Amino acid sequence: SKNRISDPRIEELLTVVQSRTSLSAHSIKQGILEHLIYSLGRSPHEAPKQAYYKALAFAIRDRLQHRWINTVQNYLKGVRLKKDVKVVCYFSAEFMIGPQLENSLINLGIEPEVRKAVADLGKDLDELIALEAEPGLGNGGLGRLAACYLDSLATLERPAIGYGIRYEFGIFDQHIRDGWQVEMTDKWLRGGNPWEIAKPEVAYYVGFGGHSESYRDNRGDIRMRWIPDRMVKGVAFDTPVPGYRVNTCNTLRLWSAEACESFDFQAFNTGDYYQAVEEKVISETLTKVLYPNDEPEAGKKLRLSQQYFFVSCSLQDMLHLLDITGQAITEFPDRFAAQLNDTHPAIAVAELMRLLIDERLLSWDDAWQITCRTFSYTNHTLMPEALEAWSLALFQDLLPRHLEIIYEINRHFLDEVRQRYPGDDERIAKLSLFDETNLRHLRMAHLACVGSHSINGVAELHTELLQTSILKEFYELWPVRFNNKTNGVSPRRFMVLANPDLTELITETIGPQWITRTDQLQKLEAYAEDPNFRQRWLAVKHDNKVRLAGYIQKQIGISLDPSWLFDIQIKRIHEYKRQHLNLLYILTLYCRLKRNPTLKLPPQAFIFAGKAAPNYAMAKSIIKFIHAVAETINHDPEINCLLRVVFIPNFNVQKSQIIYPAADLSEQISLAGTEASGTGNMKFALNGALTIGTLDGANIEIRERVGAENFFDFGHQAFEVQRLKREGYSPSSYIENDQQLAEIFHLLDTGHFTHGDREILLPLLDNIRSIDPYMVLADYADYISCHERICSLWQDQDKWTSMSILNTARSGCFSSDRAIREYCDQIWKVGPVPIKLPPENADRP
Ligand code: B1H
Repeated sequence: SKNRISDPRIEELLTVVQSRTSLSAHSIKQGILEHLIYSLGRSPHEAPKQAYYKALAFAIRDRLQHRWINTVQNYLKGVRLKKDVKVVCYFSAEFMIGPQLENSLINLGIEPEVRKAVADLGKDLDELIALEAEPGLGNGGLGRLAACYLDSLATLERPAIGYGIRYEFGIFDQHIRDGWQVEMTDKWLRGGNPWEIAKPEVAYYVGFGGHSESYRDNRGDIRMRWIPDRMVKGVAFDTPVPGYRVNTCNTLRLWSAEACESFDFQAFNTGDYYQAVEEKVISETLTKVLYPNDEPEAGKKLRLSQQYFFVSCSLQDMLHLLDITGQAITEFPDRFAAQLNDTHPAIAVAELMRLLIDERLLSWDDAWQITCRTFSYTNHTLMPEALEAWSLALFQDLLPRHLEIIYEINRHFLDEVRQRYPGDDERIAKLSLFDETNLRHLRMAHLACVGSHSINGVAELHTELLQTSILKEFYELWPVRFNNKTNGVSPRRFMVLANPDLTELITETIGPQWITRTDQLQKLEAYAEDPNFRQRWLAVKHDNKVRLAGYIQKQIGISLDPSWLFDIQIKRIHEYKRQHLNLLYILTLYCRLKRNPTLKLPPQAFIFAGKAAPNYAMAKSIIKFIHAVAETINHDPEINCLLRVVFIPNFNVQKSQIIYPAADLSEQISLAGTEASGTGNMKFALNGALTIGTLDGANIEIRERVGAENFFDFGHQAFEVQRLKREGYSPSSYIENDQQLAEIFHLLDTGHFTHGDREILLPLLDNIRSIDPYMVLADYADYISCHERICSLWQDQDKWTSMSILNTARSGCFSSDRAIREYCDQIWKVGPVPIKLPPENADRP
């Protein structure tokens, strides 16, 4: 750095650079204008708003760039000097990062300066922010969790790379036609993406298909190698991940598939130009589209190809980073900790083995040691149908060499098991990487367990159930590998960004440290009974409800009174999440009001949002069911003065930021034992909503933290659900024994909510009556009486507000910072690496 400062040529450059690093309003305004002209070729007089958004995004990205470059340089330097720098590599098929502009402003702390700069140009910052197309590169909680974890890693100054797929089409856009979900492609890259930087030279080749063969190496030993019959090139697209008020700026590296020139060339040589073009098209379909299921779809070859593609690129990239820093291959697990976000990247275990054995020529034992020390695995679901398993025929066809390696892993593994449990064939069959019953399948969760030194669930109950059900035999074999890491959410995005008024009130009351030290929210407890504070808290909630009501009025045309109780369920639509249980409560109120129009009832607005997997008929019927009930209730003057029902189409991160802060009541009503954790539950609680919830996933821990008296739990517990199932659950008996339920089902059967159509909801209704796989009817009565308690509490607004304050005050541990600290300390062993900037670039407002 001495050199740099004394070099006049670099000095001169630095002043140029400074015009792009300064955080003053004047410099940012200059930056916007320069980008309008030089990057976008627009006259500032005529440029459309979209161009202003983009120019602003570029100007902000400029102000991240030196932090980003410095961060990466710093890590490389640390690794080179063997300063024990270790990098977290978060492998995930999904990263639901949401809009980037406002998040960058908040983390840099320059929103006021930028607002001024934009206003000086005659534009409104909020309007420009709203123009950003959201990268919807995920389905739901799992993908959003990955994004929150990147945010916390950067904020905690931990070296980290998120590795994933740059889907050209993210999660589909949901439209509603006649109450039904219609899917439209999400062309999020249409207007270009100012946040990513393509790095065409950071590219790796990934093989598919073909066969493996043996050969003699130059020492005369027999080795194996893979001769793929297709190759695809993976190109890196990097997005900056700035931490909150620190200089650390980590990288989200997403791989995009391209045809590989050398292979086109073969086809050219044989004169088959069209074949070559076709190859190109096939290659590029690899990263075209995100699979829109919240659980895997059986046997889709393209899906396995996507998984292998991004994992192979990422591992090759890590090996490359090791090489360029002059490290020995044996250092790999000391330089990188790779987390498998569910089993989607579990093929990484076999791929790292292949790279180490076939390409780096390591011995099996050395390679296996490196592999197990590198990986750790997070499980996100207990649902048996959501456990990934690939048919051997398909797998063999796509990854023949990997299958050989996996057979070998299994042979070593089962030898170890046989030594521990001689003659216990049943146990061996249960542990094997291969499911030998009927069609033979490879169990990806088993591969992930065997190849990892840590296996974790995402909430206490979930981890416990993992250990006693789907991974029981693994737990018995390796109890010390198992641990719990309860999920967390980013307080920057879901409080500071989503709820600025609450942020201001909290900061004014207890200071700003809570934003990175959420345990300090506890200081709010002292104000829970303070009438003045309570008043202000209530006023913030009211304003947030006004904002949401305004949005709903504008987008859907339904008016809501912000003084009503806002009761909200937003999440993927799934039978296990039981949106239809919520509907049964609404229908119960409807029947009661019809019977007795003068019934005393607090006015309530029920708000739903969420997408259904396009091939999940029951979930799509639930959306139709919500709309049918909404239409009937909202148009009935006898009812709509007390009840209204709204479905907000196309739920995404952007919308969630308007919705969470406006909730009075959070619906977390999955059947106990089915929701691994939930993270929306945490976002609601942090924003001061009270929860009505089952004792499922992280609900249990939220209830423990906020206090049972500030949480509304109901329903059967997980062990009771198991017992009910064992003893034979009969849904129809609940209808026979409950007049109210019988009345509701009768109304539904006569088409009362569907313009007389008796068919449209029949499959859903029959499924509940005959099977009710998620025991909606078993929990119905308790759910209703729980809501009754909530209604009477709502009358006491002071009490409600105190409880709301306590929910926020005591939910600090659901910050993703807490979760990431635990992962770093207990699994990854990755410490902070603070990033210092050269003084001339260290501008901060
Ligand atoms: C969760 C998934 C998931 N669990 C397969 N499993 C997917 C599985 O495209 N696929 O194939 C996509 C997603 N997602 C969720 O993870 C859990 O249901 C939530 O309870 C949990 O909070 C979240 C984060 O841990």
